[in-house]
Amino acid sequence: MKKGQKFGTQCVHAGEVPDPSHGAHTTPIYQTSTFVFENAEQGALRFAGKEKGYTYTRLMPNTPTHTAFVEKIAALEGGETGQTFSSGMAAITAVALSYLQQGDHLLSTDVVYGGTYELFSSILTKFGIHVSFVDTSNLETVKKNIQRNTRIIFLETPANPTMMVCDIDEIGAIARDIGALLVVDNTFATPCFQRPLTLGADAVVHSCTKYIGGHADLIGGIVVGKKEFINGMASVVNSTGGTMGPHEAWLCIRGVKTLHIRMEKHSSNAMNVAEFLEAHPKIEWVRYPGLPSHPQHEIAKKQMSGFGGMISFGIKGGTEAGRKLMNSVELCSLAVSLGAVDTLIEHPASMTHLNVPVEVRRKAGITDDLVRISVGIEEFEDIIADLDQALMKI
Ligand code: LCS
Repeated sequence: MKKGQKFGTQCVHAGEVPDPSHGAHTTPIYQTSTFVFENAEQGALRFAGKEKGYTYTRLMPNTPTHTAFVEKIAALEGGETGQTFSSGMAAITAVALSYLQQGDHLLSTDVVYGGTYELFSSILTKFGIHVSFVDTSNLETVKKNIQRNTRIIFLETPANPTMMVCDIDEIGAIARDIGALLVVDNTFATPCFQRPLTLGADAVVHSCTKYIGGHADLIGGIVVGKKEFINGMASVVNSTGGTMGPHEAWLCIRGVKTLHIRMEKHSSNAMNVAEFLEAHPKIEWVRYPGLPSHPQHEIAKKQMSGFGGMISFGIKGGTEAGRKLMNSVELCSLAVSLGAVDTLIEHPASMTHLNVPVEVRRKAGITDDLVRISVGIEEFEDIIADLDQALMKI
């Protein structure tokens, strides 16, 4: 990868070289579970980490297909290397198991994906890890909730599903002050619009299921950061086995080649949809980081170069009206997940965030009337027309 190349060029080229065995232009899918050694000595050296190379697909560095994908995302995020996983949740789990132990404290954004909430609140706590969910959009609140054993600060920004934004740079400084690691879930913004490693984060996690893959056809995850951070996960990665499959790694490579084009379209469409919703008489409120009405619009402008494709909103008439809207859309798909080329609409309180206790949800702003839309890359006039006809039915 040549230094100084622009983001879109890196999306297409980073991490990839023509296949050294036959010159294949695209990275081949190494659909193999194991690798043949030239001799027993070489096998021993590879297992001892004294010779670079592949051994077995569950073990880091997995396969050349994984390596190409990892190098691509590492280049885009400004990291040194990375590790892929079978899902975003497997990625977050591996970070937690690698860097937390009994007695440690994890400070997390209070608005996180429901699966992340469950992992932190119900699973890590079983192993004697202390967890606080705090409003990380408020720096004073972050500082107040630091404990002497805080080992990781975990941010999701923009947060799923309230679109709350927090200041990565400022929280990075707090983390450094206390010797804690800052881990940022960058799934919503993608490196196209936000690069947490350049703002002081130690690691970035993604659900590749979303914008990285981009086409709603795979489940995957990745962690990127410094070599030291990623190598520090080897024991957990190798022994828990949540590795991404080679085919998914290839689909991700293919997805990322158009990330810059897709993200621009997601973002400009979302701005149009957000403005339409904000002006609509049947809409009570809209949260989109690109709108001046967003409570952290200034932070978003400072740390993001675009605002992405996710919007949350509430309809006058609350939950019932929202349900009617979701049952009336025709172009938009009523489905969870996000970051697909097509527009998806869902109800977090009864779907993606159902497992978050209702009082926690309400306190964090995941209200019962909240409808979440992942704006696709169709033409925005058609998305708006669909929402308009559905709103007319309420
Ligand atoms: N991080 C964020 C911000 C997410 O939105 C999700 C999944 C994950 C991590 C976990 O990734 P996965 O294991 O699914 O690859 N979010 C989902 C959502 O909002 N609807 O369905 C899944």
